[in-house]
Amino acid sequence: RPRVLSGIQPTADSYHLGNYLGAVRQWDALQADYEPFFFIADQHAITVEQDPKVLRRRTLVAAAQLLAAGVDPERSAIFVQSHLPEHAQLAWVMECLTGFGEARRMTQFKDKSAKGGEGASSVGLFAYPMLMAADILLYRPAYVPVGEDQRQHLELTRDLAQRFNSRYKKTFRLPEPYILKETAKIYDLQDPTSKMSKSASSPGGIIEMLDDPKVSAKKIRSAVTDSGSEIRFDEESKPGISNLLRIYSALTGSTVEKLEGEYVGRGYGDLKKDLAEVVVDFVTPFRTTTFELLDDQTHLMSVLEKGAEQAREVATRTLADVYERVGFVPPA
Ligand code: AQP
Repeated sequence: RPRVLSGIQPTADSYHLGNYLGAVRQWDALQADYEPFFFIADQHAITVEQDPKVLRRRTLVAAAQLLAAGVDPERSAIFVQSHLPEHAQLAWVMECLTGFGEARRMTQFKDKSAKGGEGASSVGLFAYPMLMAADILLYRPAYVPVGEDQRQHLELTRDLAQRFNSRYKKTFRLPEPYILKETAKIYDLQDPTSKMSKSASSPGGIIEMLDDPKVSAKKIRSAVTDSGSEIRFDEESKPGISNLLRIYSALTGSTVEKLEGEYVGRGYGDLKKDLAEVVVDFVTPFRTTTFELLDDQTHLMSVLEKGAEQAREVATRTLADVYERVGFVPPA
């Protein structure tokens, strides 16, 4: 079975609906036909300052949410990035292959460093895409399921893989992005032309999966809508309604066309009220399962330990190949 690999950062108390629909949901779906490796990217998290206690807690909350979302430890290797030193070791090799200008062109770095001023950004934030390339290439996956915002990083990963293969010897498989058009980008409820984001969205713009469902329902009911009154998918002139239809369709399996048909002659308020119920029905069991899993940390830790073992089997082999090819003398 071809491999898939993806990661998610433990940088919030809860995943948001964009993380879930854009990425984690695909992880669940891919388990049947692929050999999956999924990890909690705690090393990526510290590219910006983190409180150690909070980071530790969020790492376990992230793992519990993966399980609650249907990622199954019997079928997938679920692990914590820092448990595998091979990620940082291969990242160094990737950094040495990357041009400075090439790294500077990464839009996520540009956006994030612009916020705090480039002087306030860490070298780690700059090197983030090379660590991400290492995360991926270690496992030689066929596909990497991510949201649209990660496409550029994945292109860099492919360039680096190709560069390594031609400079040394064919070692890496060129991974393909696995991005589902319908949910590639979930937008902010208050600013539906920007992506829903933990760092950029206002509290009213983001649905936190572990939030009180009543709060989430209220956020949906207060979502910004567009001028006019017709419920129609049109990203250009109706970004707010289009985003709500996109979420509605993703959570119910109903197509956008079918939803448009059901809401002919009805108002924005009806759509928001119904979607609020759909969201409540979806997040309620998700929260309960996540909190139950967090009550048994011994089980969670054993899942992560088993996942790290499975990951290590693959990662150590790739790193040994890389070290041999770049000319490092193996220890006696
Ligand atoms: N709005 C979104 N729509 C679809 N997919 C999304 N992802 C994130 N936001 C959306 C996808 O979620 C996965 C986890 O990514 P991450 O842990 O690296 O978080 P992120 O991309 O940094 O998430 P945020 O909320 O956007 O954080 P900030 O604000 O810090 O940048 C990835 O596959 C991502 O594509």
